[in-house]
Formats: sequence, C-alpha cells, structure tokens
Amino acid sequence: MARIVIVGAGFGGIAVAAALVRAGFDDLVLLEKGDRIGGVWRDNTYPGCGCDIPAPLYSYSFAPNPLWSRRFPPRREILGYLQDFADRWGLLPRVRLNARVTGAGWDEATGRWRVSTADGGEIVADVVIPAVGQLSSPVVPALRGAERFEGPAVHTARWPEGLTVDGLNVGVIGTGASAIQLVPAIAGRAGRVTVFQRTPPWTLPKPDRRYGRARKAIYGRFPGLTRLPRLGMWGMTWVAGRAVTGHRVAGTLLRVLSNAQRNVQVRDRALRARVTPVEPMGCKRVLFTNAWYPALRRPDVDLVTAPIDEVTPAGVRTSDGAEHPCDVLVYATGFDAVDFLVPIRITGRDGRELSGEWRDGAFAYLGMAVPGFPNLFLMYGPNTNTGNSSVIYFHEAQARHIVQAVRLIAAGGRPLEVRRDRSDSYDAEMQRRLAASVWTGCRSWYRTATGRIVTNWPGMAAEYRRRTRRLRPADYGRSPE
Ligand code: N01
Repeated sequence: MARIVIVGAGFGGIAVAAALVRAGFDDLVLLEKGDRIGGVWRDNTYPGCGCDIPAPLYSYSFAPNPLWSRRFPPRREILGYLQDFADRWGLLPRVRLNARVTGAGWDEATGRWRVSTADGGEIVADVVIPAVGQLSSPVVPALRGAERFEGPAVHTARWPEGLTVDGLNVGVIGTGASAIQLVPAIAGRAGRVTVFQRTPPWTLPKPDRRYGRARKAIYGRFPGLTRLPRLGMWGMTWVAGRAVTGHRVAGTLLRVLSNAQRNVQVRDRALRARVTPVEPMGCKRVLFTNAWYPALRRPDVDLVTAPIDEVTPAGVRTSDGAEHPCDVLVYATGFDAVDFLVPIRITGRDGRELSGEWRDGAFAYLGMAVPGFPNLFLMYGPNTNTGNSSVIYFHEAQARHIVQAVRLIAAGGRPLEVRRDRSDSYDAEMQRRLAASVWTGCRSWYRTATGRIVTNWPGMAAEYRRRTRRLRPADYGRSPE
C-alpha cells in the first residue's frame, strides 16, 4: 500500500484524491495551505466572479449536478459543488488545512519522499502529487508610485472580505477574464469606474441561461440525463477548440460572431475602435460575456486606453497627463502561471532541484512526470491548460493516469520514473506544435519571458484524454505487463 501526499485541495487535488480512494488507495492526505478547500474558487471572491465555462462541463463527469442554477453559475455555487463532492466522497477528513508545504525531497536510501510543511512538520510518503493549480500566484505589476496610493489597492484574487465599492471611484487595471466579470458587477453601484485597458480582449456572446425548476426536478430524478447538456456544451467548446488550434472555418465563424457582438453592442464608433482587438483571436483567452460592452457604454464608466504613467496618492496618472481619481484601485492583472510550484522547493534524485531542471521553462511528460523525480506526479502541470475546454476534463484524465502509476508502484515495490528520452521527445513535440500555434502571437500568462509556451496543451482536449488513458509501463522503463 502506498502512502500518498497530495499538495492542494482545489478541483485538481480533490479529483485525484477521489480517483485514488475509489481505486482502493486510501492512505492519503491532502495538505492545503488555506483554511478551507476550493483553490481558485475559494480565493477569488471579487464581485461578479463566476465560471466562464458552462457548468455541465465544469464538473466531474461522474458527479453531475442537477441543481445548477444556471449554465454559467456564480463562484459560490461552484465552490459549494466542490465542497459537497469532497464531503460525499469522504475526502474532508483527509484534508489537513492550514498546512503550507514548503518542500519535498527524495530520499534515495528509503525510496520515499520527505514532505515538509511551514510549521516545521515532516511527512514521509511513497508518492507526492502536487496539485497547486496554475493560477494561484497573483501578479501585481510594479507601477511607479504604487506604494503611495492612499486608498485600498487590491488584487482580484485577494479581494478583502467586506470591501464594498458602493459610491466610490474605482480604478480597475486590466481587461482579462477577471476584469470583464468584475466591471459589469460593480458598474452602477460604484460612484464611477475607470477601466485601464492595455490590450482590448476578444469576446463572444455568453450563451447563459437560468435553469428552471422543471429542469432541476427532471435531472434530479434522472441524473443520467445530465449527459445531454454536457454533450451539448462539449460540442460548443469543441468548436472553440478547433478555432484556436487552427481550423479555418471554425476560426472564421468565431471571429464573425465576435465582431457582430461588438458591432451590435457598441454603436459609438470611437468607443468601438478602442475596444476592437488588435491581437490574433485566441492568442489570449477569448472571453464569454454579454455585459462587458454595455458596462463600458455607461456614463459612469470610463475606458482609459492611454498607458499608465504612475500611481499617485489619489489615483492614476496616464501618459497623456490626465489624472484619474480613484478611492479604490483594483489590480485585475492576472497570475504568474509559468513558475510552476514556486515557492515549493522540490529536490529529486542526486539532489537535483526541480526549479533548476525547469530554468528554461517547465516541462513534464504528459504534463505529469519529470525525469529524475520518481513517484512525483503533477496535476494540471506544464502544457495541460486549455483556453477553450474544461480544465476539469483534464484533471480527470490526469487522475486516471496517476491511479495507474500508483498501482504500478504499489505492485512493483520500486519507484516509478519517466524515461528521459520519452520525456525529451514528448517535450520536443509539444514545443514544435506550440511554435505553430496562435499563442505565439502575443504576450500572455501562457509564455515565459523567453517566449516558451509552458502552460497550454497544443491540441484538442480529447487528444489529451486519449494519450493519457493507458499508462505505458515502457515510458517508465518497465516491461509491458
Ligand atoms: O488575468 P489576465 P485574469 N498595466 O492575465 C493587464 C482564469 N479566469 O485574472 O493584455 C496595464 O488574463 C493585461 O493587459 P495585456 C482564466 O483562465 C477564469 O483576468 O497583458 N495592464 C490584461 O488585460 C484567465 O485567462 C475565470 O496587455 C496590465 C490583464 O491585466 C486567467 O484566469 C475567471 C498590466 C490581466 O489579464 C487570468 O485572468 C477569471 C500593466 N502593468 C479568470 N499588467 C473563470 O470564469 C497586466 N495588465 C473560470
């Protein structure tokens, strides 16, 4: 029996824990740095936060929720789903809260990992599964004068409990997925909202709808029917996936739809020119929204496109000399996604540091295994992000693969380590395909400073599932069973 440590109790950690318990590996503990489970859905409490992937797909395939209130539910509902799932699967007692992992070192003599926590504790484990997500380290840009700002300055992912912006002048820096949810939610309640845009995003109409009582009753009685909306949503994300992976017709279709939305929702030509994207569509995440442009049209919302010069004690000054008074400054400026696992220090065979192995950019075989780091498997690791499908679909594929790995470890009684040649050729394939992808077309959280794309999977979600479905022992230097 293997003792397993999972680092993180968000959707990824909970998915792999459930799969392991189901497979009979129940000697496991989830170490969670926060005071409750939920990952990004616990951390992101900014007004308007919700899911921009349809819920029938943003849920575990084997645990459909007939009770979603709408197709794109608010964050509280998704967090509730995850908590309820973890409870029903008996996972909550296995979670150790407020347990911040600081490092993990491979002990060659015992063939086990020593996992250390911030409180000075140590846990010995056969298998370590980091499941810390890609979007857990907020980035606040170093703007000149920022430290002199006299009001609250908050990042969207660190919204202070109880902060209300009613009647206040709010400056929002950024126009990514977080900002396009936040701005419509606070517009009208805030005194004035000033949006500082560096690059206009591509948007698509959000096919949201409320789920009525009859639907909930029917799906509650026949949960198998929930496969139907899941299939429908799968079809929708499939088209989006084809569009960003180079399919001409799908790409044109989405561009036409996006342009039509902008033309209909923004009649003012000057404003339209300022919100018209300049980067290739799909190069950054395409954003589902019905409320973004209407919010920008409001008289109490200003869109500022002049670059930020500096933050002043009372607001923001832009390069055109204009002063924009702000009582509250919100950084909707995203996350550091490329420095995987930082600040956890992982030391593998021969004292090799994972951060050193990844100095030119993170890589992992199938996004999960790294040569030199036996019995370590990542959830949502390098090159497993999807901008168009549900990341939970990827989690399930990874969980299934990791269960097979743990089975091999438990049966063979010796460590499992991916072969370097397999890992190298896989990484070469990833980078060759990514070099021809739309994501090379702009700067984004998908890329390192040198331009290497380390977050995204280059193909369709179904391909990832197919390639991870059966673990090939030969990839790990084992003879086929
Ligand atoms: O962050 P982002 P996000 N001066 O990196 C701007 C997921 N998510 O938090 O484009 C001025 O996308 C930056 O400008 P530019 C989702 O995967 C999911 O919004 O770099 N502006 C950009 O506009 C998403 O992709 C949900 O020119 C600066 C913005 O800040 C990911 O999280 C909801 C700047 C950052 O956009 C990240 O989204 C929300 C500067 N110095 C998020 N620095 C769901 O619904 C940065 N910017 C599931």
